[in-house]
Amino acid sequence: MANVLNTLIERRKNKVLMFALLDPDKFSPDKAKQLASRKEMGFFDAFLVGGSTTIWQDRVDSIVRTLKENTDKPVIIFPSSISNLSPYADAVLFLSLLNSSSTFYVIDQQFQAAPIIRKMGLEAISTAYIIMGDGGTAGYVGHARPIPYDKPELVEAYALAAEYLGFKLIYLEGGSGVRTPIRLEIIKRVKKITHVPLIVGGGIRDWKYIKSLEECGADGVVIGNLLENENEFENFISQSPRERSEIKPF
Ligand code: 1GP
Repeated sequence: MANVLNTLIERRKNKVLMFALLDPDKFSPDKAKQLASRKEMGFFDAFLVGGSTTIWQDRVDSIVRTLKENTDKPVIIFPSSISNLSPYADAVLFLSLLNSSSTFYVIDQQFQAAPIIRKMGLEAISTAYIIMGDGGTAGYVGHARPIPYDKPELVEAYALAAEYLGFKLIYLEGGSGVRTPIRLEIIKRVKKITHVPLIVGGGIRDWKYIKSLEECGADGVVIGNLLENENEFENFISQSPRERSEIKPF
């Protein structure tokens, strides 16, 4: 597959990117196949595979392989540890959790994973991972010091540090399943201070918020929890704006 990051940046010119996040702990390969085969998944630009507590590499492999067999979209690993890598994916978000209090999540795992990623032939997308608000399981597992929503100046400083350190992507995380997603004001401020592409995740459940994120300049949104709940997902699909289905699929 062509360079995944460049392909996504090119697609961003037309619309905010949508990432479907599949947690191998919650998706069987069969369920992943069913989801990937749905025509409504045309809304999404790429799949992310990962979860904060996943440890079974063979499960990650089988989900990635299923997705590769059933879709043309890029499949990108969103790892919580080295055991989440898979040679069958196209790329990996090579994350550094900038506001972790443990070097394990900032650089220690990364130096161990780098040679493996090279051997697997995965494209490594250098990503500054910043956790805010509730932080959810990712915040707990990653020893994060989540940034309060009322301290946007701290996020700005982290975003700027990410730019100066040469990261290719910033991922602002509110935590999977949180009730209050990241405030729009924060997105606006981050986009004002840096041009590093910005993706946002945690508690995103409706089109209105996605549209507002897009208007604030977010480059991508990550949707996980919603895909796991059939009723909620059906409801989401039924409310999709018409122009979404007109976007050329891969
Ligand atoms: C979690 O940001 C992602 O890492 C997605 O969050 O599961 O709440 O969509 P949700």
